[in-house]
Amino acid sequence: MSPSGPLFLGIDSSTQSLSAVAIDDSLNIVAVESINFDTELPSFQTEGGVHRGDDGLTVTSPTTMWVAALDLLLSRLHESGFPFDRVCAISGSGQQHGSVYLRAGARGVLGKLNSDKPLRVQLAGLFAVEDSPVWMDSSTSAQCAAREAALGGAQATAELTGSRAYERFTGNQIAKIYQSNPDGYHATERIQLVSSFVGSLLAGDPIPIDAADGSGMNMMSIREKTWSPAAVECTAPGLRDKLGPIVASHTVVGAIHPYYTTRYGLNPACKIVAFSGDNPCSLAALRLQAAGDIAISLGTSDTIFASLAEPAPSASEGNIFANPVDPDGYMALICWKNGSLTREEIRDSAAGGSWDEFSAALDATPAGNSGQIGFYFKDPEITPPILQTGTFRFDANGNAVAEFAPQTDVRAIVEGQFLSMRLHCGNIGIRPLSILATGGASANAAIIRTMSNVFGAPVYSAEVTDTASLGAAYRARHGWICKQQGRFIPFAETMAAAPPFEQIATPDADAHAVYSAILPRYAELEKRVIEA
Ligand code: ADP
Ligand code: XUL
Repeated sequence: MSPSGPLFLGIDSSTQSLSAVAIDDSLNIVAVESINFDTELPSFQTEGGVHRGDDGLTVTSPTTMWVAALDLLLSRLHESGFPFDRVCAISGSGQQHGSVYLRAGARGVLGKLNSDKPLRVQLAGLFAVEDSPVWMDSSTSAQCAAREAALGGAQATAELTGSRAYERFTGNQIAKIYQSNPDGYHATERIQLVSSFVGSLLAGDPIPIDAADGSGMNMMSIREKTWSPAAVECTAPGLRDKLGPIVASHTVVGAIHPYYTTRYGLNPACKIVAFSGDNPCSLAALRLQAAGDIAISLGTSDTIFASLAEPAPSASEGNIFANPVDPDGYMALICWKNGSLTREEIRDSAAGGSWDEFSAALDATPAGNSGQIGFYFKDPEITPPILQTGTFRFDANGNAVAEFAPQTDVRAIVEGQFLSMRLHCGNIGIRPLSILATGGASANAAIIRTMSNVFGAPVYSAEVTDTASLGAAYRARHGWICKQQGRFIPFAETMAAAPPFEQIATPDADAHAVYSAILPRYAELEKRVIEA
């Protein structure tokens, strides 16, 4: 680490751990640290960071565990000699949708933190609800149905808030708390997201929710980036006053509380930049700032992150969030459950269990697979929502067939997955101009070539780890630069020193034309599969 110069800290409160990444002004990572909840805070008795209810649907985390983890994380960095006095700004990331319920008087307690005692001791009693519902909770189907009924249906809810009502989304969780624990609800002065809560601990004052993470609540108008009165009022009475304001994600929302300057040596001038959700922070880490930039992660599941200018929210495809680095922009998050594990199944049945053989089969078959199309649902699919599992194969005339030749099967699964991505991205307004590939299967050149040809876009490789905390550190620096200059500076300008991502595929125009011609047939067959 260089001996001087500003540093920026990103803190990620995820489901299983609290982590930090520090960067210098040249965007180099200079420190990383992480606290695992299960193993390093065993008194909270979590498994994977959570407690699961007997109903199989309720999932919560003890709010105080996050408080204890913050002291532990900072003391760990402090003991390692990390130069906290050089940190100019801190921002953070949190698992999306989780909520924290601060009791009346919380503001006074947070403002008077005493650096002689741990946070956990001083903040006992701060929470009107002790266990925070988190994103894994799926116990609010009744509240989701009520929300969609109140707002005019699933599509109307998506158009207003960016997503149809989802069980994990915070508004539906708040409605459940109001209904099942009215005393706790009425004792609450302020409701925060996991992200804004951790930022509030550092500022010693409840900081606002940012627009990107606020989009995961089913209560924010996705276009106005303000609370939607209708979506707030149908949740619980008296809620508006408990939510506080919404700010753009790059906003400086406070300064570090003296607790941290005395205890850990932070600089009193250190700014707190609004905290945001983990997916928005990952978008920042992957530097997807311009509309048309997308990232495709080929991991256990396949996920697409995209920056977009004009969203077309959909009740059946993905989520639209406010963009965390562009106050006028949006981002989309779409997930396919049938990703790598489903590709592995065809690798095993059609390519002798070898990725090399799988790649050779792809290379030996023509783009468009001579008109043959397959749908492979090893697991119930999220995009499009299909509960029925199974494999559905069609010949060039659209007739269902029981089998394909092994090489045809290999090409059909890969093309089918990317055609599905292109189709469903298009449905919510995503038109990729460049693709950043990440995840295990992005190492496969034949798969990446097919991706490039289906989308007609160049593909770049991104090997970025700890994307949520790194993105938070980038955002801390972005917010700090905007504050210093007294105006909004485009995120891309602040990232100019970052090394470019390496290009790994160039689209072939002829192959791309074949896929453009196939897409309507693919959409038609998908409809048939859903209706079957
Ligand atoms: P996650 O982070 O979601 O757990 P990863 O991004 O690490 O997953 O991806 C793991 C997957 O990568 C494995 O399930 C495997 O199918 C896939 N994978 C690894 N190498 C290859 C390859 N050469 N070709 C295709 N897929 C691969
Ligand atoms: C996104 C979601 C998860 C959480 C936890 O909608 O529920 O990705 O953010 O990572």
